Amino acid sequence: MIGRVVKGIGGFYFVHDGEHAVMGKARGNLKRNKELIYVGDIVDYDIDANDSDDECVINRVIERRNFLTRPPVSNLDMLVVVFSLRHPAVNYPVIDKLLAGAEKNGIKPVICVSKPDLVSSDELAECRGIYRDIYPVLSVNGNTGEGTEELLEMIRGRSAALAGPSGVGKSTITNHILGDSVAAVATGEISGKTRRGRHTTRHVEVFPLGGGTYLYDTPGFTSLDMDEIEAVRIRELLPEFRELNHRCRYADCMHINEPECAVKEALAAGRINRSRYDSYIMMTEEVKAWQKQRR
Ligand SMILES: Nc1nc2c(ncn2[C@@H]2O[C@H](COP(=O)(O)OP(=O)(O)O)[C@@H](O)[C@H]2O)c(=O)[nH]1
Ligand SMILES: [Mg+2]
Ligand SMILES: [Zn+2]
Repeated sequence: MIGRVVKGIGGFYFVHDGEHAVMGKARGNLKRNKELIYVGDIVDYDIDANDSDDECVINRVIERRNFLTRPPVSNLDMLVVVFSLRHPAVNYPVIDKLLAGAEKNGIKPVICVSKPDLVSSDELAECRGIYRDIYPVLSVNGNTGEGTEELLEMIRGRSAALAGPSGVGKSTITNHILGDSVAAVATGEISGKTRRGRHTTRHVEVFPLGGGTYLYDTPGFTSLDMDEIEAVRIRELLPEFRELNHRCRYADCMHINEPECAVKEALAAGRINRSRYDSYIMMTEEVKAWQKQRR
């Protein structure tokens, strides 16, 4: 049978077949080869009627389009990058690094501005303006749930995770998306209000929302794996740079001090946002520093 690993706890995995989850273990050969099973993996498994503890045994991982290691998850299509402008204040380089990390891993980013009630409509518009032409931009109010429908529409039919700094409202938004009933169906448990009075995330879990939509609930993703990237490749991780990268005088232009640089011209003309450019410079400097350290 084919199913999706939706949870893993201490060597046990929960495999979801589209309707419910069964618990089981990896077959011995997978363990011997130290092959990892990630939450999110599509796996081939058998129902194990003989063993009273395990309901299934996982034979092999059949699909892993991508994977992240902190926290370990696989097969993400979409990363919803959540941040508030105030309480906590936005740190754009942190946000842009998350976006670039998603790009690097082939995951489609979406911007979700939280706590719109704490800022003026001008401030909100200014922020949306930075990303408007680059990524889909949504706003969700965790207090009222306003904007949840739009977010659900955005992730429909995809495997999506919320990412972003702590305190921005990810758990609150997750609560709106899941509701008690969905959470209960997803885990195969009778939930009730007692099980989880308030949503907290201690481990990674995938919630199947039906219709091919999977919401990954994770404790983390404050940054994505950016190791092993060459500084000169970072420019490819900013979509608005892509058409300009090859119009500079030098083919490997880093868009810093080089003459006849299409990106710096676009920056001066206001076609590249200053905040995005500053984040780009920070990312290249960070990567260069890592590489110097390693040598
Ligand atoms: N004013 C305001 N507060 C919110 C909103 N969404 C969430 N919060 C509050 O922000 C705090 C942190 O939220 P939480 O969901 O735990 O953030 P997380 O760390 O990203 O999961 C909580 O006290 C929430 O009640 C919102 O839209 N507006
Ligand atoms: Mg949280
Ligand atoms: Zn350039």
